[in-house]
Amino acid sequence: MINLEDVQKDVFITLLAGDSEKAIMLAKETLEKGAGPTEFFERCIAPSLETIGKLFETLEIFLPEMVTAAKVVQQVNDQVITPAFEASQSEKLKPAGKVLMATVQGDLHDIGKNMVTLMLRVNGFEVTDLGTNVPPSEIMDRAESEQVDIIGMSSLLTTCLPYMKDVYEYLDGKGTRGQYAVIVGGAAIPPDFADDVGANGFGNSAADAVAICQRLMG
Ligand code: B1M
Repeated sequence: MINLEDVQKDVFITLLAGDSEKAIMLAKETLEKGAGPTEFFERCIAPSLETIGKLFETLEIFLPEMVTAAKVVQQVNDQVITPAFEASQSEKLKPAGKVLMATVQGDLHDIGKNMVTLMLRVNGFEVTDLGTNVPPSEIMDRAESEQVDIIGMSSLLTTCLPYMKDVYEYLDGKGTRGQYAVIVGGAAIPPDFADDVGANGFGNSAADAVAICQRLMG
């Protein structure tokens, strides 16, 4: 049985060193030894990035290291994790619902949002991903034109949370709040935020987001 705690330590070192070749190799080896792609992402990649964020906060590392680590994660996702998910989806699933995903205005973080999008897709959801730095008005317009069931918003910056609130206010203003379920996620979100704005769900992880969307559609 592979010890993911040990792998996580190695992943952390390779992300910090910006060693994409080693990170890709580690990811491949870990999956070959039986870990699932979600398990590898949630237990090795996500905690490593969290530690990198803490080191950044305490000024032990600086922006370039954080940028490099994020680029390595992107490569691991593109070359190992996404193909592993795609390979695991052998049969075409029944459409599970339509979801709009966006990282809100002012925020460029997309690693978590992309993982949520990927996992929703492999679970049969049709996802329109608007990317990062998306203004509330665009989220509203696209939800309407795409006739989605669920609006999903991600944010890692506390300064951007007001833009999530704006979406709820626009929905209320237009009288269309009842047409969509709205879920939020991302490291910036404090525990009470989802309840305060009347969200239908708060996802702590990509697996959580899938479970919430399935429950909402069920
Ligand atoms: Co930034 N950054 N960053 N950063 N960054 C954080 C978020 C920070 C916490 C670091 C720190 O200081 N400790 C801090 C925010 C502080 C705050 O607001 N409270 C911060 C800062 C300050 C900044 C800048 C302002 C730095 C600067 O320029 N001085 C700047 C802002 C740029 C901008 O957005 N305008 C900045 C820039 C960057 C990089 C570009 C270098 C890079 C992002 C690259 C990219 O995303 N393409 C980056 C990174 C990598 C981080 C950390 C280290 C890692 C983020 C990450 O990818 N985590 C981060 C530290 C941390 O998070 N503790 C930090 C892994 C990811 C899997 O987790 O996104 O939470 P997460 O997603 C999870 C769950 O939350 C959930 O599922 C995901 C999968 O498990 N989830 C959802 C997410 N969205 C969901 C939606 C759902 C449901 C579940 O439903 C809709």
